[in-house]
This record gives sequence, structure tokens and C-alpha cells, in this order.
Amino acid sequence: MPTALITGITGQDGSYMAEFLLGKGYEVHGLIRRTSSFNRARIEHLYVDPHESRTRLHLHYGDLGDSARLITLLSDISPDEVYNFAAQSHVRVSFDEPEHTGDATGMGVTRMLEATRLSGKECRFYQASSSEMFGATPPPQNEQTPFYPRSPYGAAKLYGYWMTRNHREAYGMYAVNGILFNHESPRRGETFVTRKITRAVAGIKAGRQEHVYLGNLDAIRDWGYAPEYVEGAWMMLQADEPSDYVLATGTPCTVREFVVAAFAHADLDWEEHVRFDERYLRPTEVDSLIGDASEAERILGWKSSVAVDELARIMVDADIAALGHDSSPWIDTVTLPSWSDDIPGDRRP
Ligand code: NDP
Ligand code: GDR
Repeated sequence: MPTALITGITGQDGSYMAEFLLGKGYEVHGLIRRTSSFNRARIEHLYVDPHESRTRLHLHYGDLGDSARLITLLSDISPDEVYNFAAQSHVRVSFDEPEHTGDATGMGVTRMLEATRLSGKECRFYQASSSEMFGATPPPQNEQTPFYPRSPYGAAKLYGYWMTRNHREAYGMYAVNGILFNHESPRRGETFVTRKITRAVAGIKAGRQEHVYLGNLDAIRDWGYAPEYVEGAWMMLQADEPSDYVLATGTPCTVREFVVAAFAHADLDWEEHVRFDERYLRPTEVDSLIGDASEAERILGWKSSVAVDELARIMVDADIAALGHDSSPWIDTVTLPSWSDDIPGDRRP
């Protein structure tokens, strides 16, 4: 049974990856942060009480800021694959918290790479790199495109990208960068623009709110469906040779076009409900990201299949359904297990 460690398992991608790997028969370990209230809704449905039956999902407290903890965990778990999804992942927030973003999103990668290297085991390493690294470089963007980050987040990801490449070249590690363009789902964080829009559509439809405040509607993004992208990340670690790949749909869409699609799906007139708030503008914006994922298709056989209009419909439907039974949109409330262990970091029986 292969063993994987996922950092950022409580986030969108980490939760889909956990689900995907458990489905493939992996033993899955996840790094979680200690928080004052539970934030495990995205993986709640995967939880099995270890007191009652054997589980292949194990959670461990830790933080990308804590090298000693990471070194101990990596040598203890000794995984075959590491998926480093953990990061301060919000671009706008990175302008408010540039130092913290540099530490978690940038230096955190080095800590994970070093902990993996020092564990002494042959282990494949996936780094969640980002199309934000292309920043101001015009589209289409692929693996050969020069980088020009436009935010503290983009700069931190670029550092992580190069550290990953350097570990591959310096130490012969199987360490790769997935340069992923935006990918969304009903599990998307509520303050990223697609989810903010689809939640607002659901709220307006239900009569719970009247307006949603947005920033730049002209930005162009290449939005895909997250479950397909985590499968692509896994495929990168199964290839014969380590290499970096872009994953994208290749289809441009403005924020405004996403708004139109989401509101239209709920039979709402967006112009009656969308308002502008300059607080959502960024000091430096990334105007246009459109990926060219032909290398991933050629070498890995990966190709996205969910188009952006369908993505908007999936997300609106999930948010409307969630409002109907007042729960998270990805959880079936009837089958919900409850967390009972207060020491999820403990792997001993
Ligand atoms: P999320 O914001 O949904 O999840 C981020 C995860 O990282 C959460 O589990 C969070 O934990 C964890 N985390 C944050 N800081 C730390 C830390 N210091 N130590 C340990 N864990 C930490 O991100 P996504 O799932 O959307 O993205 C996954 C990764 O892929 C991120 O690195 C992101 O930057 C990158 N990426 C995402 C893209 C996208 O479109 N989604 C595109 C390209 C790259 P907690 O729940 O406790 O906050
Ligand atoms: P992004 O995603 O910055 O591309 O980073 P986000 O959804 O935050 O913004 C996309 C575009 O929408 C514009 N926008 C708004 N954005 C937010 N969040 N809120 C608003 O109200 C709003 N109004 C307009 C933004 O200016 C931007 O142009 C995401 C993250 O997942 C990163 O971690 C990841 O690396 C990149 O995608 C690829």
C-alpha cells in the first residue's frame, strides 16, 4: 500500500487529493494546524473513527513554519509521495501579509523539501506552483514562459518553484512543480472570486442578501475544475522522469463573464445585484492568465474536460443546495461522521 503525506489537507485541493488517493488504496497522512475551532469540513466525510475500525487516513498537527516538526514527521511517516499544498494561498491577502506569505508559501517549501530529503527515503515530491508566477507576462503561458510575479504571493511561489527545481538538480530528488492555473469547485474557499459569486447567487436567490461587492471584473482567468487538477498532480508523480507541467483549460474567461454565467443559471439579472468596491482591487493586478497545457497532454495524457460555464453551474447548484439544508455544499448531512479524537497527530493505537 503506497503512503502519501498531504500538507494543506483541510483546503480545497488537499481534500480532493485525500479522497482520490484513498480511492486508489493509499495510506494517507495529512498535516493539519491546531485551530481554536474545527476547520475540517472538507475532509469530514473521509473520517473514520480509529477506535472503531481501521482507517487509512491519519492526521497530524504541524505547521510549515516548524522545521523540527516537519523533519520528525517525515522520518516517522516515511511516505512514498509528498503533496505540498499548504500555503497562504490568497493573492490579495498576500499584500496585507507579505512577510507571513513569504514564510509559509515560500520558505515553507524549503522546509518541506529539506525534511523530505533528510528522511533519507526515496520519496516523490509535488510542489503546488501557480500560474501567478507568470504574472505580467502575456498569455498563452506554458512551461517555457518567463516568470514575472505581481504579488508577494506570486514571488513566494516563485521561490518555492526554484527551490523545488534546485532540489531535483542538486540532489537528484524526484521533485516536480505543477504550475496550475485557477481551479475551482464547490469546496473553493469562500473569498476567492468564483465562490464568492456563486455563494452570492445562492444567497440572493434565497432572498437572504441583495448585493455582492466585487473588484476588477476585467481580469481574465483560465478556470478549471479542481478534481481534474488533483488527478493531474498525481499523474506528475507517476511519470518515468520528474518534470514541471502546466495544467490549464486554455480557455479565457473574464470575471464579468463568470458573473454573467453564474447569475444567468439562477435566472437573475447580475446588473441589479453586483456592486463595485475598490477594496477588492490589488495594488498590482494580473490581467490575463491563459494556460497552454499541451505538454501535460503529450507526456501525461492529462486534459481538462469541464468548461467554465459548466463549472459555474456546478458551483451555483451546490451553493443553492447547501442553503437549502444549511450545511457545507459538499457534505451529505445524513451520513456525517463526527470527530471524536482530540489527538489526531497521534498515530499510535
Ligand atoms: P486553500 O487555501 O484552500 O488551502 C490551503 C491549505 O494550506 C489549508 O489546508 C491551510 O490550512 C494550509 N495552510 C496554510 N498555511 C499553513 C501553514 N503555515 N502550515 C500548514 N498548513 C498551512 O488552497 P487550495 O486548496 O486552493 O490550493 C492548494 C495549493 O495550490 C496552495 O498552495 C495554492 O497556493 C496552490 N494553488 C492553487 C490554485 C487554485 O486555483 N486553487 C492554483 C495554483 C496553485 P487551514 O485550513 O488550517 O487554513
Ligand atoms: P487569484 O484568484 O488571485 O487568481 O488566485 P481570485 O479568485 O482571488 O481572483 C481572481 C480575479 O478576480 C478578481 N476579483 C476578485 N477577487 C476576489 N478574491 N474577490 C473579489 O471580490 C474580486 N473581484 C474581482 C481579482 O482581482 C483577480 O483578478 C487564485 C488562488 O487560488 C491562488 O492561490 C492561485 O495560485 C491562483 O488562483 C492561480
